[in-house]
Amino acid sequence: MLDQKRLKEVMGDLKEEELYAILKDVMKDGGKDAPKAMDALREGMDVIGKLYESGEYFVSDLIYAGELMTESVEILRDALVGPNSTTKKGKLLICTVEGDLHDIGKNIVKAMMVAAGFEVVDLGIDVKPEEIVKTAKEQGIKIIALSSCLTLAVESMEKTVAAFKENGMRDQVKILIGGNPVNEAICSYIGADAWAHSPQQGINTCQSWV
Ligand code: B12
Repeated sequence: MLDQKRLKEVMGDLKEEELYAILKDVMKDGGKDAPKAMDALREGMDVIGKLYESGEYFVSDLIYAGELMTESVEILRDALVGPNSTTKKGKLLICTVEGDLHDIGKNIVKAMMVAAGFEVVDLGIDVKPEEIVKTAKEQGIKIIALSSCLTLAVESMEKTVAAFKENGMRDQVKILIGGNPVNEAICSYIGADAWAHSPQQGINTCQSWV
């Protein structure tokens, strides 16, 4: 039985060995607790973020936390994304917007979108609006999923929406924004079509668009 509180503490304290041991136990147990483990890991990341803000942790700790989280997602991956859907649902582009280097959340969303049957073009991190527009145009992609962790990167999302307008393509694409800083107000302010915090909610929205 997964102890979520302990897992959150272990992540927050950056205890690598115990962390992986707990996650491997989750998988040995059939992986049914993987979503709960993810919740605990994200709460642990929040603890790390707060310790960074208060000056107790440094950027090196954020980097280490990023590595631990990436490996954790790898361990839980099969249980998180489920079996790949055989029916193809459509094509979408995903990336972390310009100025933002965080990609763990984006990679989780991508893995879940692929499992849900989408063909996903991943442009990576720190992606300029022009590159997003160019790729969408060249590959005829109609769904754009933008990720960010930094409040500052919301401006890049706004610029990306504007770039589609400037290129006369705004009515040809649907734009979904995700990541901690986004909400309903930001979505309507920057003129995106939808927003989501949870990958599953994002998938549901994309499925409603195809
Ligand atoms: C790990 C980490 C890093 C690592 C990232 C490694 C990597 N490969 O991604 C590194 C070391 C690079 C880093 C750097 C920095 N970081 Co940092 N980082 C974090 C930390 C601790 C965890 C982020 C994370 O991976 N969370 C776990 C994932 C799974 O969650 P997630 O990203 O939210 O994604 C989920 C959802 O949001 C959603 N989602 C995400 N994207 C999308 C997209 C769509 C379409 C949908 C539907 C859903 C969706 O689904 C995901 C799965 O559930 C956070 C603290 C936190 N609480 O998040 C700080 C944090 C994000 N970082 C912060 C800061 C300040 C920085 C730096 C500026 C530090 C510095 N002085 O250099 C730099 C910025 C570099 C840059 N230009 O981007 C701040 C941001 C503050 C703000 N509001 O702007 C935070 C909040 C820490 C804090 N409290 O101060 N960081």
